[in-house]
Amino acid sequence: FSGSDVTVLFVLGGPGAGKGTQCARLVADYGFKHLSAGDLLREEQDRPGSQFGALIKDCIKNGAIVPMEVTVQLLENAMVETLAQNPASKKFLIDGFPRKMDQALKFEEVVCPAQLVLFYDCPEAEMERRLMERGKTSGRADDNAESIRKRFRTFVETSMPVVNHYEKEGRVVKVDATPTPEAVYKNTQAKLTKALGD
Ligand code: UP5
Ligand code: MG
Repeated sequence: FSGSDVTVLFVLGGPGAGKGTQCARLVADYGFKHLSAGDLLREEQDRPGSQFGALIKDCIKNGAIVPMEVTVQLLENAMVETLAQNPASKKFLIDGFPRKMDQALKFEEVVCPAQLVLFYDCPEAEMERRLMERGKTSGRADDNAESIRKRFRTFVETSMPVVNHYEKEGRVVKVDATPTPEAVYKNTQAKLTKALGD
């Protein structure tokens, strides 16, 4: 597909900020197609015969970032597949990506530039509370105290520079992710409408 045919919004924020929760609502109301980089990596990890399974598993457990070639390829494949199934679905929410500068530059070079970046801002203590709570039932290998600490560290050291890069370019729409999901969503709608002008 051609990058000029599609619209991409990156959805960023720390671990547990509520990216997935907000994306689900945006999908329901605006017909976005939601692609979570983390979900795609977990699927690839579990795919029989995947040559990246062990690598992905190790990275996720340690809150480390999987080499960008793997993630960019999974995202591109998912976009191609989505468009093949439904050529009209041209608006993508890319959730939890890019989380390292090299990924950001690569994706925008080989796929397409993001129209804007939705950034969910949440204090660590609140994100930790959410993830520990979810960990009771999620079965996610990284919803435990040690992995969460590592994920936070990667977020601050490696992923915030990506947000700051887009902030300097004036492409970031920042939303306070601390209130209830409903309140966060109302704020998201208001700010998106303003930024996208529709
Ligand atoms: N919740 C949500 N909103 C709430 C609110 N407003 N108030 C109270 N509770 C709220 O929400 C998390 C939990 O909080 C849920 O229980 C929810 O009900 C509640 P969720 O919407 O799932 O938050 P999200 O930001 O999506 O959290 P997630 O855990 O998915 O974030 P991560 O960024 O850590 O996870 P992701 O799946 O994106 O990545 C996992 C790993 O994959 C990374 O650590 C990394 O190792 C790897 N990865 C890469 O290597 N490269 C990539 O490009 C992407 C991922
Ligand atoms: Mg998520």
